[in-house]
Amino acid sequence: MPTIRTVCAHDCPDMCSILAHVENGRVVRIEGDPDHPFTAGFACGKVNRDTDLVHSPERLTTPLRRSGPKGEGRFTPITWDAALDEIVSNWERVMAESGPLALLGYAYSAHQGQINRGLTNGLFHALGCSRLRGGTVCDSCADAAWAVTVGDIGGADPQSVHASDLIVSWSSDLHATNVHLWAAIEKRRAAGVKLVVIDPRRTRSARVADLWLPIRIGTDSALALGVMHILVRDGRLDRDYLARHTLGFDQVEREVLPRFTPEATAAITGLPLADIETLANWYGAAKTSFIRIGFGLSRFTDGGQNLRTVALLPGVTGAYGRYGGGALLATAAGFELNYNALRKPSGPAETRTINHLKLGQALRELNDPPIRALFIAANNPAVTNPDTAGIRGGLARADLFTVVHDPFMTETAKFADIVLPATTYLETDDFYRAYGTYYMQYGQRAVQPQGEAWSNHRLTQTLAARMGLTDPVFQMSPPELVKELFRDATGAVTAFDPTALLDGKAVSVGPQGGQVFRTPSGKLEFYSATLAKQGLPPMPDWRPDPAHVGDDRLRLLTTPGYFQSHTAFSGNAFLREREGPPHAVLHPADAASRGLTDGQRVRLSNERGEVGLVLRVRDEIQPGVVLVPGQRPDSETAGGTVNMLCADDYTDMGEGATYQSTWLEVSAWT
Ligand SMILES: Nc1nc2c(c(=O)[nH]1)N[C@H]1C(S)=C(S)[C@@H](COP(=O)(O)OP(=O)(O)OC[C@H]3O[C@@H](n4cnc5c(=O)[nH]c(N)nc54)[C@H](O)[C@@H]3O)O[C@H]1N2
Ligand SMILES: Nc1nc2c(c(=O)[nH]1)N[C@H]1C(S)=C(S)[C@@H](COP(=O)(O)OP(=O)(O)OC[C@H]3O[C@@H](n4cnc5c(=O)[nH]c(N)nc54)[C@H](O)[C@@H]3O)O[C@H]1N2
Ligand code: SF4
Ligand SMILES: [Mo]
Repeated sequence: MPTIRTVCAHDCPDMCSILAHVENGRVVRIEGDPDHPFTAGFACGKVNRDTDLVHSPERLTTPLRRSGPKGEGRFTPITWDAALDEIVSNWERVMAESGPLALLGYAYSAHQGQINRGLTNGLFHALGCSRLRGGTVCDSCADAAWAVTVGDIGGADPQSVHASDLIVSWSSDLHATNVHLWAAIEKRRAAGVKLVVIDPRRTRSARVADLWLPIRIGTDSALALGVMHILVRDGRLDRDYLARHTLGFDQVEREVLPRFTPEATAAITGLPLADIETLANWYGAAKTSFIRIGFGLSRFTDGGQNLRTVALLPGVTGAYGRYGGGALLATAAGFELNYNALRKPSGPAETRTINHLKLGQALRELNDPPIRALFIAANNPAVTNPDTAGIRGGLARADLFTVVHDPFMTETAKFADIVLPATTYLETDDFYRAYGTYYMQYGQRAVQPQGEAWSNHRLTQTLAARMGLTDPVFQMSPPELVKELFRDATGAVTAFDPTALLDGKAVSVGPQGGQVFRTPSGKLEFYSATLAKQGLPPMPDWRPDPAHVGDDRLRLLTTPGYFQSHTAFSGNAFLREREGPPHAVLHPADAASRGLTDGQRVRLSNERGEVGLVLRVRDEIQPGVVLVPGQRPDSETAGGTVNMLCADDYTDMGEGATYQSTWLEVSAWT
């Protein structure tokens, strides 16, 4: 029975090295690579079942042509040749009539490989099409806030927690989204190191933490400032570190911190005074405190300000200066590969850019030229984007020619003219770099493509040839493309020979010392002139969410599913069942005041739309919020999907998503 060492390509910070056991051309078992220090011999509960994803009876097996109205999901099988002919003739027609800007094409993050994601985007770059500004549905706000504060550079190495003396999980559901960091933290806890969880939800990690702070959504900046206030009050700052490595703390100390007394902080955050004091006390006593910052706290109007303020805290105690201390948002910036070789092989430097969040608006409203042809790979925006109804309205346009490439028939694919069967990562070769660890690794396919599925790599190169593109990358094999990624690369990755990496062993570029800052001043910026120039508050602060209409409706709390990741695993019947029916959670007091009981179907509604879910009544959240884990497709809910309730408004920084600036009501489903 052959065993293939490869890499998990799902959108997940851990980027595990995995061993796929293969029998008669089928993946029969997956295990975490015992030789990989961070994977440490186990895969998560989702990927342990990826045999059921690869060999799911729900996989698409052939190209399809639509035979019913858009959105209904009626299709007829066609050959690859017929599908490609139809795509190319439509693209050529649209480009001849309206120019290349009338075509929008992209691959998003469901395949984390640099080749299967990057090269597909390179195809549309080379064609000079409208470009997607991806990532705004996910991390663009958090990344922008980190960049103005710490710089365009990775955070602390998750493996450095072996040297941490306090661990704070701040808006990160470790058991769901970062389970290998959890394993490393457990080891540290066995040595007596304390864990604090700051999360509106009593997550699985919160249940077993030494301290859980059930913070109100979007008030983390106030908590961080309240902690700084106490550190100043108690003289527990590192003035020497502040003077040498940070900018503007004196002004924050004078003008901002006096307002964030423990009492004021408690009133804003909804946290008990004593717990705020305990956090400040533990944080002040620690030398190598490690904060894992998740994206959750950035998903509302002032998300950038909220995240940035938390990222400033380790500067106050000097934890940033010590290995094991500091903060980790992401590590991707630590790999300075030549991404452009694949993503921008040729094509104009500038074209029209479309923000991922505004896809619906772009399809409905853009002119000069309108978007007339759309290609989507590895993304299910009809479920995972906000303004879902608007997206579907755009996708339903009769004059729009849409192609969707996916292993499964998604809600988005139901609107396509042509649907193409995609491979899963276990059927592809690719090169990976993590966004939550400092490992990079080459992964080879474990099995041949199932049915008539094609990888993004193969589809991209075939389309490029048919469209007459001659850039060499559109003819290269995966090993050749890896070399391109390393040509003209800079920084830590240059220590490695790409040819040697093809053996599939993971290597780390993890920093060994304290945090380096890559801001304009070269310091941690408490005061940011960049933000001032953008008309944003240059110093950390807190204000009530301006999107709040001031009524007493419930606020949406959106969290990852434990056995789902957006919709990437919804083609796996076992995991659908394991996750349970799509549900919403209310605090017992909120359920009682609405006459609602556990297990009944409820309607979540606001001015934007409605969704039907099963109600769970639990005290894992505070009154005033409604928790909806994951984004489940309409085919699984009583009706609709949660993002129908969310607007496509931007965050303060990075033009990101504001899912949690959503207020709604819950009533019985009739
Ligand atoms: N199982 C699973 N794994 C996943 C995913 C998934 O959906 N499911 N998604 C993948 C992707 S694409 C990504 S980007 C990452 C995301 O990974 P993370 O960044 O860890 O996850 P988030 O979805 O941002 O939310 C994490 C936590 O933030 C909390 N939270 C929400 N609002 C606030 C707030 O205002 N303050 C505080 N302190 N906490 C808040 C939520 O309750 C939740 O527990 O995970 C990846 N891994
Ligand atoms: N309400 C709310 N909405 C959210 C979030 C939230 O916290 N709350 N989180 C947001 C975040 S962080 C993200 S990243 C987005 C994720 O949103 P999406 O990018 O839409 O993620 P998925 O639902 O996983 O859809 C990815 C699709 O890619 C397909 N796929 C998998 N592998 C391949 C491949 O190799 N090739 C091709 N062609 N297709 C493949 C899968 O079958 C799936 O249909 O959702 C965002 N939406
Ligand atoms: S923890 Fe993340 S990277 Fe590891 S197997 Fe699961 S989804 Fe893949
Ligand atoms: Mo994401």
